[in-house]
Amino acid sequence: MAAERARLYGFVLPRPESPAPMNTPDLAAWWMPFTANRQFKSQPRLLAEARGMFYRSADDREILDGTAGLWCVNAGHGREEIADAVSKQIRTMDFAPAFQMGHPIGFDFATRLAEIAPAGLDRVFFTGSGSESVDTALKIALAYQRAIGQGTRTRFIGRERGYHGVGFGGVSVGGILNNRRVFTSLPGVDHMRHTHDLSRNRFTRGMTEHGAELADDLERLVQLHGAETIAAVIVEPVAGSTGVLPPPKGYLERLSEIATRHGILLIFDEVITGFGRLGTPFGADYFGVTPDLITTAKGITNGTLPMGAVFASRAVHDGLMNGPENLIELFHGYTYSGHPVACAAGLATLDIYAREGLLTRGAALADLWADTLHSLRDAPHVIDVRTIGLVGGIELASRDGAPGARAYDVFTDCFRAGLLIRVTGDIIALSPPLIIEPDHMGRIAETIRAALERAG
Ligand code: PXG
Ligand code: PLP
Repeated sequence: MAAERARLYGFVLPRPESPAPMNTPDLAAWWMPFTANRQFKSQPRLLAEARGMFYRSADDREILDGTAGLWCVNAGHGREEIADAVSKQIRTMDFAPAFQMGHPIGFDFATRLAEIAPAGLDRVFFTGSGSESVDTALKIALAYQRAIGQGTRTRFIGRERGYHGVGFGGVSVGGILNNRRVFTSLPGVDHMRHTHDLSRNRFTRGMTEHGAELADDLERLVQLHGAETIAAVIVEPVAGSTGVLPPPKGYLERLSEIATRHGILLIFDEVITGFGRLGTPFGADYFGVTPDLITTAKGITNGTLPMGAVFASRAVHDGLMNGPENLIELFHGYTYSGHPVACAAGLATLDIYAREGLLTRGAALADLWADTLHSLRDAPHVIDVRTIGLVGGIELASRDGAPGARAYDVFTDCFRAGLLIRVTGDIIALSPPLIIEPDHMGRIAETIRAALERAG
């Protein structure tokens, strides 16, 4: 088996020299995020090491990473260059305040990010995560509207089935019932309908054919609330967390046109679609639509350290650079905004992306990826397959009276068989590291097919 892996994938993970402490952990203290804690702790799945396309589980099995961790490890695991850069930066300067102070590596990183950003979005505000990026973008939108004399614009428009992280801003504009029902929402938020429609779009590659007219929901909300009350509209170019929902052809253009016509800022939440996931540096590049603000995180450091960034247009940035020069222009920022160690990780990540062409590699692989996943259309329980860039969604028919149960069984079965996938409801979401090779794709499809055949 190990020899076979070595032949196929060029390496085998080293064995731990002694049993890792995580082989016998105490699971009580860690209150785990987005986890059924009691169920998980009765049957834990523990990852202990990672290299390239693979994890190694605590019980010493190789697990192919079909999800790039949580959509973040775009250059694959265990990149030595990042480890070296982080270690060097901690030794050089571990932390420095960024409030009324600065450090060269923060400016270097922002400049490098601006160079790969969609044209015009070359002002970069650092955060610590995707959720913080979303909160930051929403606050920038409010501050900008007020700064240009549009202070009545305090409303945000999100979309059903949107995921924008877990801050109060993000859950308010997000469209996931369970993330919202227990928590109070920001006032003055409304939602457009989502674009997922299996009656019209099934087994699609790239954008879906039908549904561009759903962008007119923004026009309807303008008619309902008044444009002068709306600060910004936020969407994921491809909704990720709620099951890989590519936009209909023409939808994002139409949304952009309506937003612009009414003075509403357009925010693309590119926490997932940023950094090469679709085969272009950003989703804005893939779709040819330029928003006013872009939120990012995850792939910005290859997932190695927590970090996020908001990219702002010159117009938005410059709109806030007014008033007396000795006054702070935006009363917002995090202790860890522009953290020097995260910047070092990010710079090393960008070097890898550039050297290995990873921000566009997905474009060359997208057809094969689509062919491979669409080969599952005749597998048991499959009602839809959709692919775009190096993302894939496989939607299953739900078991009667037990939504989500079938996909959860497929998830645990795949994990036992050596493949990490994500499931949401009865949808399998795939987003492998962008270093994926054809053999890995084949193994992903085979493992999922076998699990579906066993799934019942
Ligand atoms: N916006 C989008 C579009 C996201 O996908 C966030 C904001 C929040 O980022 P942070 O870094 O605060 O988690 C995300 C995060 C999943 C999954 O399984 C997706 C995310 C996070 C965890 C799991 O689909 N996306
Ligand atoms: N809570 C307290 C008591 C703090 O002092 C701070 C920051 O100084 C925060 C929250 C915010 O933390 P962060 O800047 O890491 O978001």
